[in-house]
Amino acid sequence: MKLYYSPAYCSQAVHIALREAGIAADYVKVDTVAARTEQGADFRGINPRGYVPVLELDDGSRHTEVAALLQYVADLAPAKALIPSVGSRDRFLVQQWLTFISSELHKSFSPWLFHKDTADPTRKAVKEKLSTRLADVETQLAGREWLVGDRFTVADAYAFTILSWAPMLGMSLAGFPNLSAWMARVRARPQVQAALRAEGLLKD
Ligand SMILES: N[C@@H](CCC(=O)N[C@@H](CS)C(=O)NCC(=O)O)C(=O)O
Repeated sequence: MKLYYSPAYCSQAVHIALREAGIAADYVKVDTVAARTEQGADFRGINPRGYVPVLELDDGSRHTEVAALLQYVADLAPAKALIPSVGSRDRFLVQQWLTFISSELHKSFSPWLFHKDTADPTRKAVKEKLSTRLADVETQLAGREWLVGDRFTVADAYAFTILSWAPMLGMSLAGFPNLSAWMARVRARPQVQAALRAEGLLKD
């Protein structure tokens, strides 16, 4: 299996999931702006949509969309319980979270807050909308260690990856104590540390 990724991009969620699942993979770094892999291959030839993550299976097929990739990876390692079993209520909850993270968080942050030409009023409106979403996550995390059930799932991996962008974009999480404590809990996991280190995001 091969993951095409860019450091700190949404591909990090799949990177974390692969490591948490104990699945060995090759990691290919991509410069999405230049549309080149680190080895100089034309990334548009790999994903005509131009974005990461791309998960290449051993049969050579290539697949995209974080929420789908996370479910696929989690299902490959049932013993790790990164996603509850098919048909369970908790599975339904994880799917709700993945959809919420994808549509309400991921695609508000990216590309609008990363794009240097986004007009200030748009930037302000996006941040205000995101703040209401963060407040919602804060409420949902009250008294909980993880987003669903009593263990880490791929929903935590995805939300952690996306919400790590907030401070970079001038949105402090300090006013969200449950969220901040949960972020620290996810960050402290050995496989999350390994993924961050491999992406060059930890200095030690
Ligand atoms: N719909 C895709 C979006 C993936 C996406 O937004 N990737 C971003 C990084 S977080 C990217 O590679 N952007 C570069 C580009 O679109 O050119 C998914 O959910 O996986």
